[in-house]
Amino acid sequence: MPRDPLIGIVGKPSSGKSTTLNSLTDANAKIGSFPFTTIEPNRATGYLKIDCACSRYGKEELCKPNYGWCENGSRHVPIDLLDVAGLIPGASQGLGLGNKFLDDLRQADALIHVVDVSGTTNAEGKATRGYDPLKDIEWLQDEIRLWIEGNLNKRWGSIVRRHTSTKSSIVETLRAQFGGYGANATLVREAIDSIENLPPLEEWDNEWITTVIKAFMRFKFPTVLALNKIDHPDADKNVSKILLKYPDTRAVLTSAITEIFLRKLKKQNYIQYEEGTEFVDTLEDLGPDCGLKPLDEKLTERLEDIKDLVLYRFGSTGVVQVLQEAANVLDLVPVFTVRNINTFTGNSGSNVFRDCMLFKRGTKVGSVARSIMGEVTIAAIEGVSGKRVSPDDTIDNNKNDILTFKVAPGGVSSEKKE
Ligand SMILES: Nc1nc2c(ncn2[C@@H]2O[C@H](COP(=O)(O)OP(=O)(O)O)[C@@H](O)[C@H]2O)c(=O)[nH]1
Ligand SMILES: [Mg+2]
Repeated sequence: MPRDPLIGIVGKPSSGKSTTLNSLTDANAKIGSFPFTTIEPNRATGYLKIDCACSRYGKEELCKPNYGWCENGSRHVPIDLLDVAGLIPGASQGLGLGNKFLDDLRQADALIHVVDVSGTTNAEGKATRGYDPLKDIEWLQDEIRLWIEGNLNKRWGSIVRRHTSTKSSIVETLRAQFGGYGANATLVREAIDSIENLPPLEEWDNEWITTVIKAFMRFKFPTVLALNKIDHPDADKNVSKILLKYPDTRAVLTSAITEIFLRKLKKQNYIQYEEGTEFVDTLEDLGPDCGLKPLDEKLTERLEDIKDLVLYRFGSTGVVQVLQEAANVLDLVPVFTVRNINTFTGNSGSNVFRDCMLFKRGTKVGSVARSIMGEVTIAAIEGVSGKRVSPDDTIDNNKNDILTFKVAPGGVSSEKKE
C-alpha cells in the first residue's frame, strides 16, 4: 500500500452510503482540510478516531494537528473514503451503473458494506416492507466475484497457454491478471497460500477459479459490514439473523442518520457531544454557564428518542467504530513525525504532534521516512528520548510510532514532501 489507504463504501441504493459518508466527513472538518492529489466527486475525507500520542505525555493542551483535530487525547486523523454508488443485482452484467461502479472499486483497499437492516428497501433500493437483508450480503459479494470471474474467464484460454509456455509461477500469472485491481505480488501470494491443495493452474476448472477469486477477494477487499438503520423497529431481528449466519464477519451496528443529527445539533451549539460515544449533554444537564442554547420541546423529544433507541441500547451511533474496524482490517498504525524529538514540537511554536499519518503495521521505519521525506538523504532516524532507530526496524502501536528524521547536510531535495 504505497499510496494513502482508501476505504470504499458499498451497498445497494438507499442503504445509507451517502449518509454514512457524510456522517464521517463533515464533523469538525473546518480545522485543516486535507490536500488531495486528485479530487473526485465521490471521494471525501473521513476522520479516523485514534488515541493520540499527546495523551501518553500529558500534552493534550498543546496538541494541535495540521490535519484533523484532537480533543482530550482523541485524535481524528484524515483518511480517504470513496462512495461507490450504483451497485445492484446484475451489475457484473452491466446493469445499472454496474461497470462504472466496479471500475471505481479497483482502487479500494477495504470495503464498508452498508446494509439496510430495517428491511424497508428491496435489492434495488425501492421501498418495501419485510425484505431480508441477508440477501444483500450474498448478492453483493457475488456481483464482485462475477465481475472478476467474467474478466478472467474471457481470457482463460490464452492465460493458460501463456502460463505454460513462459513456465510462470501461479503468483506471476495471477499477478499479471489481478494487477488491474491494484493487487501486488505479496497480496496475490497470500491469497494463493490460503488455499489448500491447489492444483497446477492448467488443471483449474470453473470451481477452482471461483475458489481462487474468493480467496483473492478476501485479501483485496476485506469487508466490514455496517448494519445500518438500527433505529428502525424491525432492525433487531434482522441483525440477529445476520450475526447468526455470519458469526465470523466483522459487523458494526450503525445509525448514520442519528450521527448526522447529533453532529448538526453540536455544530449549532445545542448539545455537547463527543463523536463515537453515548455522551450527549444539553443546557439542562450542564447548567446555565455551559454556553449551550436551549432546546425546544420537539428537539428535546427527538433527543430522548435517540438516546433510548440508539445511544443507550448500542452505546453509540456506530459510524466512528465502523471506520475504526475498517482501519483494523487494514492493520493501520498512526505514526507521529516531529521536528524536535524531546518536545514533540514542529518547526516553530509550542504545539506538539502536528503530523500524523497512517501506515500498515510492520512497515519498515526507513520506508516510512522515504514516504514522508521523499528522496532526501536521511542521516539518522530517532525515536523517543533521541534513541537511534534502524531503518530496518518496523512500526507498531506504541512502537517506533514517534519519529524524527535527521536530513544529511546538503541533503535537502526539492522533492521533500511536507
Ligand atoms: N432510519 C434510518 N434511515 C436512514 C439511516 N441512514 C440513512 N437513512 C435514510 O435512507 C435513505 C437513503 O440514504 P442514502 O444515504 O441516500 O443512501 P445511498 O443511496 O446508499 O447513498 C435516506 O432517506 C436516508 O435518510 C439510518 O441510520 N436510519
Ligand atoms: Mg448515495
